[in-house]
Amino acid sequence: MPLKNWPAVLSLSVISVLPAAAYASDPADLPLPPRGFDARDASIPHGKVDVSVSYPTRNYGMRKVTVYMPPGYSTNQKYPVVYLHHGIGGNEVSWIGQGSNEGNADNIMDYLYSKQMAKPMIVVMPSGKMDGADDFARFANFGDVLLNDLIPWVEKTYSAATDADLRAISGLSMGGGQTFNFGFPNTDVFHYIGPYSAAPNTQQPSQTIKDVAAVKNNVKLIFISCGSTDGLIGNSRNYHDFLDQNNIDHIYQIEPNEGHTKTVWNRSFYNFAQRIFLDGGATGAGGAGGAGGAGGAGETAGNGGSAGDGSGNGGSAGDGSGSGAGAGDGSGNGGGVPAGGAVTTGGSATTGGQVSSSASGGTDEDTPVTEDSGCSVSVPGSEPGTPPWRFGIHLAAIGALLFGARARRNRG
Ligand code: FER
Repeated sequence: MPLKNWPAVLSLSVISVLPAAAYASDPADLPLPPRGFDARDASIPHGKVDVSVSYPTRNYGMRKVTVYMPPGYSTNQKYPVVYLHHGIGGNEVSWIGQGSNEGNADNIMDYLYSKQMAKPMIVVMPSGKMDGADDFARFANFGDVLLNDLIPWVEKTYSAATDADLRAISGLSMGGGQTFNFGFPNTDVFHYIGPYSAAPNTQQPSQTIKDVAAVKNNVKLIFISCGSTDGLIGNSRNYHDFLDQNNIDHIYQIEPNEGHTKTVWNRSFYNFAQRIFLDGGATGAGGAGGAGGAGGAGETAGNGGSAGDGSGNGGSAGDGSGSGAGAGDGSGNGGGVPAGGAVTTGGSATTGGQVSSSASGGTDEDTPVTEDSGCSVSVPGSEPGTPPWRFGIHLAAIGALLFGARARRNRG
């Protein structure tokens, strides 16, 4: 996240600042998503999915792509677009839980909208493997197709924004490699870059990042994730180190005790999707509301701050007035992400580190609830509505002040 977004953070409070500084170069340690975040839920609105539609390419004939449109999709509005790539055995349906079944982007977007946690966006899931001598070539050859065939087709076929501020690239494994390889050399095209569990097709950072200043100036979010036990983690760590060495802000999220798994990919997309396109822009969508402040420490939870107003103003800080010696539950409530309204930069939000023994950490399906689901981070710039479990307590924020270097010990 470039420094240009920091004034908004600095304007909040000193508590807002330190966790942001702490995460810049350390594993982010994001909390687990709530149970069911990636499952089909009949009780919430669903986006519309165009499954396996064909588009023309100049060199490879007709190719397949799956396109998710958010609930309420309307041609009266231009939507940001995330291009989301599959792994080595995948195709255009892998991210909607079919075929090689590598992720559930459709369910995750439905979930995020049901909680007002993401900007309305189009998710484009292409078959990202063209013709070529081997898999490296097949996945590499998609770069030219993406830039010169698919993006133009998407932007004339769907109600898609055409501004790089409103374009993201992401993907898993071989698609994570593509995300690095196509994203960094094209920061005039993609302003959000989210590779998960990147595979050996990943080029060296010195190859893809020739212009450090361009990355700093253009890219609004770099989100790198990997399972801690994934044998491919070196590809991700390599970029993490390079970005650190060049003072390029990014989120480095390591999923504990996970290998090269769908669990990592679903969590990663959940985390990435709620952090992109928050600056508004030409979409006509409202700015993200600021998150409420953290609740206070103590046996009585402090009061959470107010929700952001949806026009770029963050919520107020919580009052932190819990009483008693025990740790409170940190129950500040996040602001909403209203549809419509003025387009401005969203308010800032910060979540303190989580130290409460009664933390209401959510979980996904295959992971038991743990009491210590990790500390949360501050994301400079605007923040979508945020569930209570993402808020630490004031005690924790003070802890972050005192022990900001904690995560550094876990580095690597
Ligand atoms: C390899 C290990 C993993 C490799 C590719 C992968 C081509 C890709 C995995 C995936 O996309 O899931 O050595 O070499």
